[in-house]
Amino acid sequence: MQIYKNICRVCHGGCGTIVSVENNKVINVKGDAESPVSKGWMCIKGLSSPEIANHPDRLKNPLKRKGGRGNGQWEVISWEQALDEISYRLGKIKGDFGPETIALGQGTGRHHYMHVVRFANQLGAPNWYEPGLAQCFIPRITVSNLTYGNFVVADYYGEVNPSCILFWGHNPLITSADSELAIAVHRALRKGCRTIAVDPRKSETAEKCEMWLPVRPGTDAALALAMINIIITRELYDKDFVEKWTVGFDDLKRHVSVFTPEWAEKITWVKAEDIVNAATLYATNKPAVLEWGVSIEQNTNSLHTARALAILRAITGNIDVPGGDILGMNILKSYPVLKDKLSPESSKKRLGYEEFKLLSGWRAYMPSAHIPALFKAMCEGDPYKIRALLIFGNNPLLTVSNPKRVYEGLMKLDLLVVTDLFMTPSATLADYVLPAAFWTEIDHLMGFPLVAENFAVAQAKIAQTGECRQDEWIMDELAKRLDLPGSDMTYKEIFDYQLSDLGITFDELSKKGYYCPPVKYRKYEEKGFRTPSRKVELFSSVLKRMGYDPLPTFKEPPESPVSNPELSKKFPYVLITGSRRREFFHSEHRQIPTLRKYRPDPCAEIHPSVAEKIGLSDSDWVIVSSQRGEIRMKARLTEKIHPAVISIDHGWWFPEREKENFGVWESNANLLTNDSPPYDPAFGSYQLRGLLCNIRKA
Ligand SMILES: Nc1nc2c(c(=O)[nH]1)N[C@H]1C(S)=C(S)[C@@H](COP(=O)(O)OP(=O)(O)OC[C@H]3O[C@@H](n4cnc5c(=O)[nH]c(N)nc54)[C@H](O)[C@@H]3O)O[C@H]1N2
Ligand SMILES: Nc1nc2c(c(=O)[nH]1)N[C@H]1C(S)=C(S)[C@@H](COP(=O)(O)OP(=O)(O)OC[C@H]3O[C@@H](n4cnc5c(=O)[nH]c(N)nc54)[C@H](O)[C@@H]3O)O[C@H]1N2
Ligand code: SF4
Ligand SMILES: [Mo]
Repeated sequence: MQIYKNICRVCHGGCGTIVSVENNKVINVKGDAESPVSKGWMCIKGLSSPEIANHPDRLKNPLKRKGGRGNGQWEVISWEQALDEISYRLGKIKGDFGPETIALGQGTGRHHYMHVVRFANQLGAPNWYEPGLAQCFIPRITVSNLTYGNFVVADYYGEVNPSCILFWGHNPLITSADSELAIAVHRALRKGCRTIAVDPRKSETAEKCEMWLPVRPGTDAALALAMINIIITRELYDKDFVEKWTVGFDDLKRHVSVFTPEWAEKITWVKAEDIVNAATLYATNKPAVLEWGVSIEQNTNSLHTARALAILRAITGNIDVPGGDILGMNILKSYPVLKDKLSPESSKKRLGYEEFKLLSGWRAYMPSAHIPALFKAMCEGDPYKIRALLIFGNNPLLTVSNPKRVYEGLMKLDLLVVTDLFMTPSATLADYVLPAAFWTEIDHLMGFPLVAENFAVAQAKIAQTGECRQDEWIMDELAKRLDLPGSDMTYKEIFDYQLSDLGITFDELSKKGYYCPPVKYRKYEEKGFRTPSRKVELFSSVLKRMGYDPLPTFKEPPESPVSNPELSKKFPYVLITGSRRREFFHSEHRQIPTLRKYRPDPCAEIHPSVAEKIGLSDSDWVIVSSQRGEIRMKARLTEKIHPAVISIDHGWWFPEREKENFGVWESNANLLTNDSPPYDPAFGSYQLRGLLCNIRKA
């Protein structure tokens, strides 16, 4: 038996692990006490890694469809045959119809994320997507760049503990989301700090907070604007920092003067008095961290919601201070995505290019296709037909809004290739299904936290399952066969290139595990912020030039009790979807007994007062409906939710029901969500939270 240090990647990852391996098989995984971030801790998903890695349903060989699309019959083929055939068909489609007709799909924050972007550029293909992006992370990253020139993360790993944490639409004690491992948040809370949670549910994190503001879903911008109003009118802002390091403060002050707590109370359901108290608590306990979650992006006002929160951080002087929200150090060289290989003509054909400038246009942080436009093009050939889709770890029938449309689109493709760990509902529709490697089976370099890259962690392949291959290898093999530019550089050479400033090679780092330079604070004092004015842009000149509001505003969600009073008679509750569960990562892990046993069924969280009204008991099956469809869920009665809000799990399918299409149409939250316009004007975000719904006994 061999013992290795490694890094867990069951979620966005980062926990240090000690892995026992026998005959290429993972036997045991436990936390590595020497990890500077997780310090020995792991969550239940990570600890279940051996069960995931060795699960009998793991895909082990490349498969080729036999008979009609989606009929479930497969032929086992060799890698040579799979790669030769796929590359031949890709080359033909590219030659006959143009590279824009080949799309790439991938999942959230995987090890191969940037490699997919690189491969798309190598192909000259402008249309790649990931189901998050406009609905996850891109607004937060882009707004950070626009406002203070870099992404910020909570300083949980330094000497100074935050004095206050404001959790906004975020439940990191469960999600360990993008930087803030649950254990780091636990440690900060244990050391003692003031706490506020803005969340329609009293989540596991909100429960630990002294203030809980159960906001009406989708109205966060109004709440944030009222907090800015209080902080400015009561002069609770950091005057020194604002004067020296920001532009547009006077404009902001004028702009927010009408956004009083009384104004916000009517919109957000949060009492004016609570808004004042929360604003005061956040502004007067320093250093403070503002932990923003994905909820602020799953609505059609994602740009301004994120902007208002970024401004709260800035005017309170909490940026890049010990124990506050620190700017990323980006110690790794950026991934060579070969942007120059994508021609300007090809870029302009990207779906969404003209309309959603910060998602798909030239100014976007990481330009990608607008998902509703992509599936429309697949279904209707408008403005051109998407003919091929290569998916690396995404289950769009579950994680993209409007799965009926996704299904229609996938069925119409000339070529669908899905690479995954398991056969998923989406993979059943493919021409080729390729077996992906699990995190113990890959070589990988990761900057931690994601995007900020203050540390570098590396992992070497230590196990092997069947014929599984890591996604990067598959892309590289296809690139070689298609003779694409850059195909002479392997992914391991890329890791060495990324590390070259640090004087350490990938092989050396993967033996050590971690590279953690001391954190530098107040980096802006040297050269200013990386914005056009070199200061924090409260008033964004860039947004103004692009035709977007330079100061944040509130817009009522297009589907809400206020926008649609008639519809809300039929659908009287506000629906939120996809609050994360400790045991699952999105649509994954339903086949893992240790994880499934805690949550055997898809659940809807309902306030007891609603249950009483419609005669429901706990654990009854219910039908949750929106104007777009109906699904079946199990009722979980709880006081820990605003009485007008219903929260449903997302990502549900039933791996045990292979013969019935895995029950993909039964409890799929995205049958209820909305992929129709209007979208956020800058990012094209669609509404996954804050919609109208109804509920009845099944
Ligand atoms: N209604 C609703 N929908 C949502 C959300 C919501 O809150 N509500 N959240 C959205 C958000 S924020 C996101 S980020 C997306 C996530 O959406 P996805 O990324 O699509 O979600 P997953 O189910 O985690 O991953 C898809 C597949 O990747 C496979 N996989 C895991 N690791 C690997 C690997 O290394 N290689 C390969 N090839 N495959 C792998 C898994 O087996 C799984 O089948 O969902 C979005 N959808
Ligand atoms: N275990 C587990 N961990 C995960 C994931 C997973 O699937 N499982 N997914 C990963 C991914 S891709 C992401 S994006 C992150 C997400 O990580 P988080 O942002 O922490 O997670 P969520 O649980 O999606 O949402 C947080 C809270 O927002 C609340 N909420 C819903 N609508 C609104 C709203 O309109 N306003 C406000 N203020 N709050 C609202 C919900 O009640 C929920 O408690 O988690 C990552 N980590
Ligand atoms: S939080 Fe859990 S799943 Fe994520 S890296 Fe840590 S142990 Fe793995
Ligand atoms: Mo996400």
